[in-house]
Amino acid sequence: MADEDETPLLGALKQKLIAAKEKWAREGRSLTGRPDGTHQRRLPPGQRLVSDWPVLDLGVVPNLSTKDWRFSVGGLVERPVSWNWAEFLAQPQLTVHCDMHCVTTWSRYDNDFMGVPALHLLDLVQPRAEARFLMLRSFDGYTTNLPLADFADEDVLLAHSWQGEPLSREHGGPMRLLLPKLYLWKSAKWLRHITVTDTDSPGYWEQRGYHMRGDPWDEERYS
Ligand SMILES: Nc1nc2c(c(=O)[nH]1)N[C@H]1C(S)=C(S)[C@@H](COP(=O)(O)O)O[C@H]1N2
Ligand SMILES: [Mo]
Repeated sequence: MADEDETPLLGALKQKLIAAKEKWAREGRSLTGRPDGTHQRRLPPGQRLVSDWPVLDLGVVPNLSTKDWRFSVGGLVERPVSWNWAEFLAQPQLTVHCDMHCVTTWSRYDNDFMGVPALHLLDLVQPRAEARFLMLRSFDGYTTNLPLADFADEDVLLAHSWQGEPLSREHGGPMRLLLPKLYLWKSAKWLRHITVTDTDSPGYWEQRGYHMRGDPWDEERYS
């Protein structure tokens, strides 16, 4: 899980992937210049449909047993929460049927995710009046930032299942965020902690040229 466990080859491959993605951000790779803010078409601009579900990560796939798993929310909230697995599963559950869109240009239609609604979580923690943004932190060290307004929507889940089965490890099991209206890099896998803030700071890919918001319909790929 930690960086020092990496073989030199894995480390080199990872650096290569990061360098490639940084280059795409500099070059504006995959931008069509034809945003589709009114959602006329189902496929966002510059995307292509796939039927499999590709795996994208930093080369680190945490092996989390639900026994050791913890999730917490802090920062600008009235009531911070910290859940173990049983407490998480005891929350209200919702199924969301959605398409997902990755900035590397694949989109996958008709996914059924199940999990705890973000709106329920917000109801519990009660963000303070000055709260505007979230920073998500994952068990692999990944971070990503989000506007609170995008998180606070009916189709946003702390997801533990996909197509009726527990989320696989590769796809973020036991729990990941699902935020289908933004590019999938915002949907942190192996989610560990959410900090509610009043200022927007860039996460892992945002520090490397990716957009602070990431709306696929407006082609918000890069900053
Ligand atoms: N913790 C964590 N979450 C992550 C990532 C990651 O490396 N670590 N990669 C992001 C990126 S770039 C994408 S495109 C999606 C990919 O999700 P998938 O592998 O389930 O397709 O996860 C996002 N969430
Ligand atoms: Mo991605």
